[in-house]
Parts: sequence; structure tokens; C-alpha cells
Amino acid sequence: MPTNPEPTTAPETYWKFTPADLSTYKSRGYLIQRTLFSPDEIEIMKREAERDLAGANILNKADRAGNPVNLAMWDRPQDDIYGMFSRNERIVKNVEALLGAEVYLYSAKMIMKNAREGGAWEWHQDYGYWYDYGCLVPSMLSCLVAVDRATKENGCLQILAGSHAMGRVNHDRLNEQTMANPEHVEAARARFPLVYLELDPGDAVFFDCNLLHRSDANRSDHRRWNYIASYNTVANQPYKRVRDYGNYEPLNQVPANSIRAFAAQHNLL
Ligand SMILES: O=C(O)CCC(=O)C(=O)O
Repeated sequence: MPTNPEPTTAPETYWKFTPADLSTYKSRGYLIQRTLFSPDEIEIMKREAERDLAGANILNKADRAGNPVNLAMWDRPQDDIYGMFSRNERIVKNVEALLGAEVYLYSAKMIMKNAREGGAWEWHQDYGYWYDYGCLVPSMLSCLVAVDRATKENGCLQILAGSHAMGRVNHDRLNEQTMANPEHVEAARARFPLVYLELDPGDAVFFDCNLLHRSDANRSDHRRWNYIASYNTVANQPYKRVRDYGNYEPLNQVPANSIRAFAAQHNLL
């Protein structure tokens, strides 16, 4: 069982979404929180990820054009530096406010889009996958945290604002990815504004599991890695076991200041 690190200082206060934020999220299907993590906190994760993605399954896939799509995936919340982010109350308490219920960590991953080669992601909804994995209702969301600067040039996340209101659309398998039905995507593109989510390291985006999103291949000289923690409400845990990830395990939240505390305890500073 993961344990809480001992905070070395009194727990920090942190940004909590306001009622206006909650209503923006509800209408647009996403919410950006700048500097959810400070530059030095995200630097600790970045350094560790470059050194070792311990405990993760490394998946190497290819996009339609054959560019590599690399990711590291964690099945469960862990007692490591990544867990200090995915279990951090700065994320989890805000996710619970957005979903209005107790949550658990559904999955966590590092999307590693390397310079000049990192592949594209096709238009999809995360719930297009998760519905097939036994989650009955779309009471799920993801929090993406920029590890590197994310720009249009290096393949930042693109979303269709408000498209979550469509509900789940059918998805088809295309090579090694699952993509939303092209006819629905075309119609959605004509109706919902396309937004490029350009982010600085430590910025976060919370987005609904039915929000249509994609990203371009990275043709720039700048790497773009981001960490994505996804959450499900406890009441919506899968009715069948399909994957090693996504299965219910109580989420042991850690205080807002746990990243530096953990790093100090484990000589990661
Ligand atoms: O980070 C990206 O480029 C896309 C990731 C994504 O779409 C996903 O994890 O569902």
C-alpha cells in the first residue's frame, strides 16, 4: 500500500477551483490551471523520468505515418515521485470538485513525444476506450501536466471546445490507435472551436473523458513530454476486468507539498 510521506513543512495552501471555474469546465469540457506545479517541482519529475521510468510499462506504437508513439504507463498509484503528482491533493481534490464524487486513479502515463519523430494521436475521446473497458458512465476525466513546454510546433494537445456535450461517439481501430468515427469528427470540427493547448512546464489541463482531442506529430527540434493522470469515480469502477489498469484501488491522497518533501527524503533534489 502506498504511504504518505511525512510533510517537512506545514501543508501548503493551493488553488481550488471556484464555482465560476466549475461552470466553465461544464460548458467547455476543459479547464487550464497555469502553474499548478512550480518549475522546480516539475523539474524533479522531469529529471527522474529522464533517468528512470521505474514501475511503468513502456509502450511503443506507431501513428498512421509510421512515426513512433512512445508512452510509459502506470497501472496503479505508486509511492514514488509520479505518485506525488497523481495522488497530490492539488489535483485530486480539484478532480473531486469537478466530478462531484470520490475518485480513484484510473491510469497514469507519460506521453513521450521526442523531437522530430514523436508521432501523432488521432481524434478520439478517452471514453471511447474506457466504455469498452467496463466503465458504465462517463464520470471520468484526465489531468494533463506539461513536463516540457508544449507548443503548436512540437505537437501540443488540440481539443474541440464543448465537444464533450456530444456524448460518446463510436470509435474504430486504425493501425495501432483507436479513433473517433471520421464523419462525426468532421461534423464536430465544423461546430466546435479548435483550441491548441499551449502550455509551460507545470501548467495543467483538466479535461472531460468525452472531449474530442488529438495531437500532431512533433516536427520541431523540441521534445514534448507530458504526464497524464486519469480519474474515475469510485461508484463507476469497471463492472468487468478488461485491463490491468483502471481497476479500483483506494486513492491515498498526499498533501500539496509532498513533491519537494518526497524529493528531499529520497535525495532527488
Ligand atoms: O499527449 C498527447 O499528445 C495525446 C495523448 C492522448 O490523447 C491521450 O493520452 O489520450
